[in-house]
Amino acid sequence: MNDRPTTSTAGLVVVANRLPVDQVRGDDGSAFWQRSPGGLVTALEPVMHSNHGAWVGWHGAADQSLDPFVDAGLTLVPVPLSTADIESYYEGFANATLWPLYHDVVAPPAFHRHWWDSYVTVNQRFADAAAGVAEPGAVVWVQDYQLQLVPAMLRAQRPDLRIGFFLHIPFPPTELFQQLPWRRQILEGLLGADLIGFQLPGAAANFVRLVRQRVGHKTHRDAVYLPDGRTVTVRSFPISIDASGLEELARRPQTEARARQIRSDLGNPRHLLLGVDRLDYTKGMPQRLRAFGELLSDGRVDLDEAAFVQVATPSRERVEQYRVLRDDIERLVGRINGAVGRIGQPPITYLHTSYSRDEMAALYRAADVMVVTPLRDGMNLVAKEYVACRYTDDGALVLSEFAGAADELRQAYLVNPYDINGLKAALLAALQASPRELSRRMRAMRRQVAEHDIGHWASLFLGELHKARPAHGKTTRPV
Ligand code: GDG
Repeated sequence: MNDRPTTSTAGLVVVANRLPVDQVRGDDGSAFWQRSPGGLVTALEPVMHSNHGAWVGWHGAADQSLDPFVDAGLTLVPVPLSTADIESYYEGFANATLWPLYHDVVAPPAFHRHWWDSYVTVNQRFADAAAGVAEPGAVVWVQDYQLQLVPAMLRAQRPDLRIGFFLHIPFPPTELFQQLPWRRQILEGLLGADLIGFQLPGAAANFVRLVRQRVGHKTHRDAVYLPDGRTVTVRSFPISIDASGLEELARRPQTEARARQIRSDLGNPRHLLLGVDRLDYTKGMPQRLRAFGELLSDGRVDLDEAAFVQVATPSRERVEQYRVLRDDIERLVGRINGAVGRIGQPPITYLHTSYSRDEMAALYRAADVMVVTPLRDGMNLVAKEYVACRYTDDGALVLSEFAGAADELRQAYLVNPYDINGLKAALLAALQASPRELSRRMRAMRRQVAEHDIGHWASLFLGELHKARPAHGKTTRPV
């Protein structure tokens, strides 16, 4: 991929913590940019191209400033982060304060004033970069919890812009959000947007209630009325995946051959169970492994018939809570394998690594039961990816009620991951279901995912953003 400097402005600007590219080194030592395969960039690519799109985000290397450049037709605007910024803005405030707080406090959030100061400074840097690249009247779409102050910072400089914000993770109940010492600043930061999107209606309602209680603005259903005459629309837009692209990959003969190979490497078990997650304490990995281990030790599942593959993709490895979690999981896997395994037959194959998209599709094709048990999750794309790959209308999805995806995938085997007996019962039901029952459930889920893919999500959001603020006009408060 080629890069060349650019100075042009853009009609659609996406602002996210990370750019959708990684810098990699070729065999000859030369550096080049490689597109990181994300649903968001795939979905936005057509509309970015037709609107002179630009993407503002960190390029992934600390202490390095880069000029904007064009990669495969997309203008990329790198935002520099120093080692200290990464420690306090990213690993600190974003991932050790906001992430646990927004996920129902499943781990204790840490509050440090210097992390907050860094969050403000870095958000301002992102806002400045976006303000610099957006053409007059442009649409700017800010992504996720790392950048919640950007909408207001951007509006202060560029009142001509239409600003949208989407939160990929849950938005907590008011009782938990109140713990945050900087709660009011966050709410006011978000209210700089014309449209604020959440994964679920409940999160949007939490936000509107907080704004009424904490900031004192008038609200009515999905609208917040600001004293300056602006109206902010707050709604849910459940995110999804590139379902047809993934299904196409799943259908390739190479993918099917690899799936057969995976099963054969595992000794062709009758039931292959699979978990795929970033190694994160919100994902409920210990709960599912414990449930599976107990089914084996109770004798309700036979070791000769079942194998569990858990892919745990390395994540946030410099954050203390993630190091502790990794040790805990590895100890648990070792204990279960030691207690119920046999020579050449460990019940759990644990893989702490990341895989290509091709390998992921093969794993989804190989698995009979996909086990997705987060304690809290904004959406969970893995659940939808599994469904998209099951074009043969088979396979079972065991899914936590606390994943956003449970709102749409009602035909999954829904579980409360805190209830280990309930989890065991759901795993057993999935393992013992008739092909007819599995096909009935899978067909309904596949229809849902095919009709509500990532393209649908992006066009709903952008369509609503155009309605929320007519070009160059102020929305007025209804009488
Ligand atoms: C956040 C929210 C929300 C994982 N390992 C590998 C790999 N992956 C891919 C999966 C999936 C994605 O990463 C993970 O998405 P999830 O939705 O499951 O979870 P988070 O990373 O926590 O995402 C979540 C999401 O944002 C979108 O709004 O759904 O609730 O927490 O696509 O396939 N991909 C490859 N190799 C791996 O090893 N190629």
